[in-house]
Amino acid sequence: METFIHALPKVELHLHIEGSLEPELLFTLAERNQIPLPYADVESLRAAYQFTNLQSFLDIYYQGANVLIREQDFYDLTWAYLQKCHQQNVVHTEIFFDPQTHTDRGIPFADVIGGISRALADGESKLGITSALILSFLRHLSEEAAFATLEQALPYRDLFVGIGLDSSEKGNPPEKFSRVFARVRELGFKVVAHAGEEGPAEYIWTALNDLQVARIDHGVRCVDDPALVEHLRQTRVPLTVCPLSNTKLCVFSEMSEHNIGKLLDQGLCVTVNSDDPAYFGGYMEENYLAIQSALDLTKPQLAQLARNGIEASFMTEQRKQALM
Ligand code: ES4
Ligand code: ZN
Repeated sequence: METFIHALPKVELHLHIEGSLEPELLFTLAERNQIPLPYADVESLRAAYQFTNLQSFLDIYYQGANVLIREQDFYDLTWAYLQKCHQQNVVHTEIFFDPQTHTDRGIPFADVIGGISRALADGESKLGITSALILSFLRHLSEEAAFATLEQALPYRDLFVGIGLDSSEKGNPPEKFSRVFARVRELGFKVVAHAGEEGPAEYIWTALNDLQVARIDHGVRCVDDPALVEHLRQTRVPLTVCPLSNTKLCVFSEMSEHNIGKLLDQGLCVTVNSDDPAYFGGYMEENYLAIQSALDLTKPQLAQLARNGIEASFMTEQRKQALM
């Protein structure tokens, strides 16, 4: 199974680049930038990665991002992730970044997107990994702040293909951002949104209807609404599911309770992704392996999950065909 999973050409569609910051690089950057850390060493930092829900994770994730200061830091972060992709036969990746996490600390937008994009260009030329960048608005902040972030991003519009919505879900429904996403669509960007991770199935409906998303990030709570499951089956609007994330954040109590296998068998376009691999204990292969063993997935099921990732991506039809 390990060999089979390794050999599958994998596409990642749900990865927060800030969530790929491994404790070792975090310490290196803290030292380089003279940022004091409330942890003595890598081991005690890793030991703090015990989460009870989404917010308990986000608090530590935003704290970790404070060591990212220079353009080179964003390059190093992204390059380390791309090397993991290379080791795991991930051939294409669509990456989220959270500009507000950095610009609100006084880091220039240009340095954030510049460092990430420079690494992605090297990923393609040196490792043959294609990629796309998705800017994500923080939903716990205001609509006004999202509009301001969009304005700041427009001079760099050629460097990203889409805009998403992440951070604390409950109490921050997609429709809080209806107007800014109407503008985002007018500008020609792809739209995605986290919905139905911790929040209700209703948030998946409003992401679809009010934001007109091309994909739902997570979406696993769709099972609470049979009409929604049927809609997702018929339209094949993809769900970018993140199994290790869901168990680490207690969305499912254990992997054997995860619904990705059932949703796959019902004909939904579910995909496998790593979300925040440095915090949740694994990259793409670890996610595939975890669901395979817990849910006893077969090779045809695993191959279908990988094909769904290709189908759900923003690659050209020509490239999709070449990978299928
Ligand atoms: C996230 Cl797992 C998750 N959910 C929502 N927002 C996020 N940002 C980074 N990881
Ligand atoms: Zn996510």
